[in-house]
Formats: sequence, structure tokens, C-alpha cells
Amino acid sequence: MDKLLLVFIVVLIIISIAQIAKMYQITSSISKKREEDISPGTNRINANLLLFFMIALFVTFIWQLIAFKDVLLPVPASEHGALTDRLFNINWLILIPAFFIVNFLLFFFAWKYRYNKERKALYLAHNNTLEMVWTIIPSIVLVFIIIYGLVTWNKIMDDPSEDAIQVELYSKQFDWTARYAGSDGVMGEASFSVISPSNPLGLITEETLDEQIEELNKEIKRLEERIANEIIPDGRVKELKERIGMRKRQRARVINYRQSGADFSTALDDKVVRGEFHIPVGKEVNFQIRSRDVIHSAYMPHFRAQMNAVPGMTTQFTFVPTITTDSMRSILDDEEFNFVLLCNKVCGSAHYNMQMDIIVDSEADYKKWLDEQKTFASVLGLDQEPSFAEEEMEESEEESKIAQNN
Ligand SMILES: [Cu+2]
Repeated sequence: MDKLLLVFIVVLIIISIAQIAKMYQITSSISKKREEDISPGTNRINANLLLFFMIALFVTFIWQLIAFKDVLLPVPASEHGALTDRLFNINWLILIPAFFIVNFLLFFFAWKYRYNKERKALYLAHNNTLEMVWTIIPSIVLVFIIIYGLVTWNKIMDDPSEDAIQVELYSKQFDWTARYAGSDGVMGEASFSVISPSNPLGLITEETLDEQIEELNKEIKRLEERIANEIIPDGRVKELKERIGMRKRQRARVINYRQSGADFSTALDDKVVRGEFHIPVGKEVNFQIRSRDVIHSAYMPHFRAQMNAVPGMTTQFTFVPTITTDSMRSILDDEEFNFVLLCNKVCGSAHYNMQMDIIVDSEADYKKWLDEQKTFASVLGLDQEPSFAEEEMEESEEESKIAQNN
């Protein structure tokens, strides 16, 4: 009903516009005025408004350049960042003069040659020289921009060298996780089938596979029992059966991994970190970028780096950081400054919150930090002895229990 009313209103509006136009036609034919006749006064106002708009446009443009200078990115903190910035600046050097020249000609001529009864327009049908000039010059400029862009792109996207440090950036709604290969230098395999609350990256080890099979068995059993014991409407039963099918297919995939006989121990020494991650200055870092759910984008503005994170595939970006966090803090005179990894695709409601700090260290500090990070084995509780900190925690827990009982 509402939609019908809406259609009715739209039709009525169209009819009334047509009627008003008709009325205007009739009144002008009665007053012997041609429809396109505009009084010299109105004509002048329009012409002057065009000139005014041009000046306002130029002034706003220049004002913005000055006013927002401070929110622009600081010096690039990566080797290729200098190339990106140069490409960008050369484009601006071409675009800004073109912007001023084209808009000046557009508005100035519209103002200067506004309608004048006394003036007769010059009849010019064709001019080959003019045609050549405005075809060839933009073509040359465009070809230059494209070739220069491609050459820069090829330099930036050059294959990483063998000894580049491997860091995985894993995105999901709505956070980032970083992973390092550990002492064996090999990143362990991962699969979405093995993802669980304690294993958010889905790293494959014998332990995570066994745990996942056990969890899936429990889940399947729970769902089957619900169908058998509870009174559930038919539609819901179908839904539950589909869920059981899904879990069984997942279990089959996990069992396949388990029976493949592959060596899944490479993931055990991997280091999974959240909140912030460190990279060493002057070393090539190769980022392997993955996504669990939707398309995200790994954006590291200070390093002039961005690469989409696409579910089902691994994308990559390699760069060499050139400025440590400490040096950048003194360059910017800002003790709070941190390099950041952001998500640059609007990926959902908490997209704005997808952020991770990047600390660029000296190589020694980086190694020290990496050594302090827990291996995946210790996260799984596979370490032989509990660490000193854990022991202490258990003790203090016991103490507080005793205190509570008293
Ligand atoms: Cu995102």
C-alpha cells in the first residue's frame, strides 16, 4: 500500500512539473517573449557568478593545501617509499598546473564571452593545428605518467630475496595477528578447518588436529542428541541436520590432514603476536597477508605500503624499513608516535578499530624482542616445564584461595 502511494505521488509530481512548463510556455508566447530570452541584468549576474566561483575554487584549493599540511604523511620510512613519493609528487606537478589552466580557461571565457547583442560570433569550423595540439600534448603527458608509474610499480613489487624476514599478517573481523616463522625459518601450515578459539590462525600441528577432531566429535554428538531428545519444529531439525553435515565435512578434512603423514611440527616454533609487532631497520621484510572472512587491506601508511587481504589466498608485500621508531619520534618531535598497520577496506562495523602498532627496532633489539615471544608450542601448553612466571601465578592463586577460606 505504501509503495503504491509512493508511485502515485511520483507520478503526480511529474505531471505537475509538465503542467508548470506548459504554463511558462503559454505565458511567454502571450507576452511575445522568446522562451530563451534572458534579460541583460540576469545575464550579467550569471557571468559574474562564474568568475566568483572560479576565484572561490582557487582560493579554497590553496587554503586546503596550507591548512591540511600537518595531516599529510611524514617522510617515508621505507626504501621504496621514496620512489612512491616521487611518483606522487611528479603527478601533482602535472595535475596542479593543469587544474589551474583548464579551470581558468573554462570560467574566464564563459565570463568574457557572455551574451552580447552587439557581438557576432566568429565562425570557425575546423583547425588542424589546434586539434593536433590538444590531442598530442595530453597523449605525451599520459604516456609519460603511465610508463613512469609502471616502472616504479615494477621496482616496488620486485620479488623478495631468499633471506627476507617472513611475517604473516592475518586479518579477521576486527583485528590483526602477526606471525613469525620461528627458529626453523619455515612458517607452519594453516587451514580454516582447524580454527578454534585457542587457535585463531588455524595452525596445523598434530595436537591442534587431534583437539579439533575431538571438539568436532563432541559438537556432532551434541547436535544429534538434540534432534533425538528435544521436541523441535521440522524446519529447525533440517537446519540442525545441515549443521551436522557441515561439521562432518570439516571433520573429514581434519582427519585427512591427520592421516596425510606430513610433518606438521614446523608450526610449533612459530610465534603468534597481537597488539604490536616488531621489524628490524635496514632488513628486507616480506609480509604474507591472509584473511579469514572478508576482504581487508593491510595498510602501513608510513612505509607507503598497502595490499589487500583476500580470503582463500595469500597476498604479499615486501619492503625495507629505513627509520626506527625512536628516530621517527625525534624527527617528528612526538614521543607518542608509533608506526601503524591499519585496515583500509570498510570491512564492517568495527573496521575503524582494526589497528596494530609496528615497532621498527635495531636488529639486536628486534632479535631480543622476538626471543621473548612465546612459541606456538608453549601456547598449546607443550613446554616441558612451566615457566617461572606461571609457577608464581599458581602459587599466588593458591594463597588467595587459602585467604578466602579463612
Ligand atoms: Cu578490515
